[in-house]
Amino acid sequence: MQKVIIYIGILLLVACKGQKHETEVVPPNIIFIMADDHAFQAISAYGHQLSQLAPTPNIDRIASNGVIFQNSFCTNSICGPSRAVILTGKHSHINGFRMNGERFDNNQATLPKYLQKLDYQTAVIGKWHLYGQPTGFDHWEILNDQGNYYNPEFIKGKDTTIIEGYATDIITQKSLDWLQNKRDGKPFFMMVHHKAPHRNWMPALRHANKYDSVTFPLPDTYFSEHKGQLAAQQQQQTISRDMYEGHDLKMTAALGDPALAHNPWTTDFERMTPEQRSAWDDAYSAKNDAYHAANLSGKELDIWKGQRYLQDYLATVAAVDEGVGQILDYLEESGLDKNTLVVYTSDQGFYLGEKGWFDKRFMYEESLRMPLLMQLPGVIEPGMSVSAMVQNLDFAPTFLDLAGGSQYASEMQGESFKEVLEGSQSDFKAAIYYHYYDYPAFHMVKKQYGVRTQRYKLIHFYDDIDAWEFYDLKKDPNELRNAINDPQYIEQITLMRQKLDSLQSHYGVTQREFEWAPKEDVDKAFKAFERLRGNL
Ligand code: SGN
Ligand code: CA
Repeated sequence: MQKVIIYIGILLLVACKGQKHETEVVPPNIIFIMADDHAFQAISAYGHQLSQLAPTPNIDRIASNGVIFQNSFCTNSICGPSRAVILTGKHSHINGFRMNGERFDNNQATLPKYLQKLDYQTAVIGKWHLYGQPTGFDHWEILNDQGNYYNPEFIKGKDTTIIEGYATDIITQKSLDWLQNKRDGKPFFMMVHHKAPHRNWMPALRHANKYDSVTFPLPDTYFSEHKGQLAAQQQQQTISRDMYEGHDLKMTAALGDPALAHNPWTTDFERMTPEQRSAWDDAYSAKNDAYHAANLSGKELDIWKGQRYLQDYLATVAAVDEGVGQILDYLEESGLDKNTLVVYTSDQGFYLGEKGWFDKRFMYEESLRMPLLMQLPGVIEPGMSVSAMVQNLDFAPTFLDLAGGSQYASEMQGESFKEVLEGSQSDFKAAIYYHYYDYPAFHMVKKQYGVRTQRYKLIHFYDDIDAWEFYDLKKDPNELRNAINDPQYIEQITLMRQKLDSLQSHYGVTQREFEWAPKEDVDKAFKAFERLRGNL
């Protein structure tokens, strides 16, 4: 009798285990929402002073339902390259897309292709920016090139169509439509790629006055002189100097007249319908007239420009946040949320006035760091905050691991951080590798590569300069004091150089990656940008 009871017990145990196993292997759906140039400083879950005045309650929901990463970094802080890294799980020099304007080799193995092998239905909606048509997606509708905020062109198959409306809302609607009407019941992977809050930061009409009465705190480093930072001294992404007054800051040329000041790319405004344009002018005329009446100059004007930039940037974020809310609401109403990994991130970080800048590209913190929030009930404990260092390079291996396809990640250079998500691992990478190549190009940020650990950062700027920088992030979180020649750090700097060497050999970095731009190209680029600024 006892034997029989034991036998039944074992049978029950095996049956329970089998059941548990079954629930574990149901592959989760994956919704990957990526904004373009969304700084972590502008997501209230990150607690930055700025975002408290322009909260993002819906994006924050993902953090409360799941995890927020404090140290998520890109490998190359620029749009196309970051997207190529996310798709391939390989560094730029391996996947071949080192800078914007290159062509992504669509024949290579990518995350969506592997997910298709795992019987996922795949879709991408919104910004693509890898040139050529997406492969590995059962459904795709992409913005033409960078895309426009108003009445953007969408490419679908062989057709390019202008869709009337506001890009963020259209992308949200198309994503919801796919979720609600176009799925076939398989597990799915959907990439929702917003254009916002990319330059030239045009808010939706309903948000055009949202932050008019808010004074945002400008960073302490807004008037930085970049002492000991040669590459920083030579960039062209300073708000007060390099933004185009009409196109970027929506300033008018004269009091009482809606005609824009310097606007070298007219298409962003000319494409608006007369109704949109007149609502726009109504929204901006009073604040532009107030600016003219104030007759500002010098530092006061620089501060005014910083304010206008932040007001517009954060107003474009508002529509993204609403869209995230609609997607989360639908998931909850339909019950899909229970087995859907929702990811929110941006293709890189962005400057919101730190060091006086906009844009990205540098290996300094604001552009290196990507916001990263994820929810997946049953796997990710709600309310987790993780300080382990992860990279966009690791996204594909992690998603494949969660989908039960870790074998496909063996060729990738990233690693799965599934155990970090499950809370069973608190450390991940001891050091991360970075390499930016896009010079000469917009904003004239020098080529650079480097290594970052939890505490230190070493960067080498090269091409037409040869400058090393070292930062102790604990003592100098704003990276204002280049300590490369500080004797107290000799040992640390040596260690960081060794780490850099070993990461470069680990990732197969070769001489080819350090090609210099011919001097004529640099001179030509300088002239082109001067002309665009209206200085030539
Ligand atoms: C455009 C922007 C630049 C920006 C690049 C790259 N100018 O050229 O400011 O750095 O894109 O951005 S714009 O006024 O035409 O928008 S990225 O996100 O695509 O990498
Ligand atoms: Ca971008």
